[in-house]
Amino acid sequence: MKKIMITGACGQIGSELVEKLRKEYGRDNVLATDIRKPAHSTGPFEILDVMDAEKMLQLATDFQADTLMHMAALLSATAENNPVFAWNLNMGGLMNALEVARKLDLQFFTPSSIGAFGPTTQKENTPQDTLQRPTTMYGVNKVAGELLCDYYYTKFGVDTRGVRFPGLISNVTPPGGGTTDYAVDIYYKAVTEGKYTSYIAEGTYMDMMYMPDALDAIVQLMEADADKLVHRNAFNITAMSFEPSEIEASIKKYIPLFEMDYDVDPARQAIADSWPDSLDCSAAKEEWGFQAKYDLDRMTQDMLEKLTKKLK
Ligand code: AKB
Repeated sequence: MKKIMITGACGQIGSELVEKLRKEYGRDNVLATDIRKPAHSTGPFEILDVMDAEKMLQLATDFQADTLMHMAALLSATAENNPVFAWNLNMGGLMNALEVARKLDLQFFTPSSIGAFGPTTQKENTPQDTLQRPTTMYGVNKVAGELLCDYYYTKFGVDTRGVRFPGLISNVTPPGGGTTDYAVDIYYKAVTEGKYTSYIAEGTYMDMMYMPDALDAIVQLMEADADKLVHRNAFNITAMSFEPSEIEASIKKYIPLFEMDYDVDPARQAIADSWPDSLDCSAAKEEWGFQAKYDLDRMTQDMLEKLTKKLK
């Protein structure tokens, strides 16, 4: 049976990943850690600042972890507002986590992002292996992180694995400080107010994915046969690519009176403009069978149903 330790367990991905892994592998086999306590705890939890390398090692040792999933990071818009802190936290935290994985011989997962690409990358059907010259601090961190994970595998044999996530949409824990967050906010506002003002301009395409597909992808990649992995880290994955008026149209199928207008935020728009429109995820499909289940309308239906129950 697996023994998995997770950093950033109260974040957008972490909070749902912990529950998913507890269902798959047993409540007591998943140790959640974060700098703050979760609102409701469903199993083992410890306070951990990922900058505290000693405590991270101690917790993983005491828990007898065989897997470390490092999810703690600052997202793109927040990182752009505080680049030095972002470098220290995103790179320092990752380095500490990789060192724990090396010392204890743990299987390792950390996410990269569509943010690892920049304005000179091919925008449509962005290849798995291509030019990566991001223009944001978050992107610089993600590229460095992808390389660091490859390095820990080739140099030390650590079983590092990872994906490049698109914008993730969920109805459990809201994201904080990302560029793609509009695609989550819009559903909350559709349910509570019937209208939304988008900070991303009409016509701006970005890759997106519903959280259940993202969680399935993590589990599937971690369980994949290592011999079949040509790439190990930073697999392109996506479920859909849309721009704001397409998500508006999808919501209108279920809430016909829903209204949307625009008040573009230049900072987040500049980040979105530097990212791909749509990723090619054929390497993930070929090497470990990645397949998303939710398209835009199916996701919209599920989001609106769940949020209506939760918020009304
Ligand atoms: C962000 O917008 O910063 C994240 C991401 C795409 O990595 N959601």
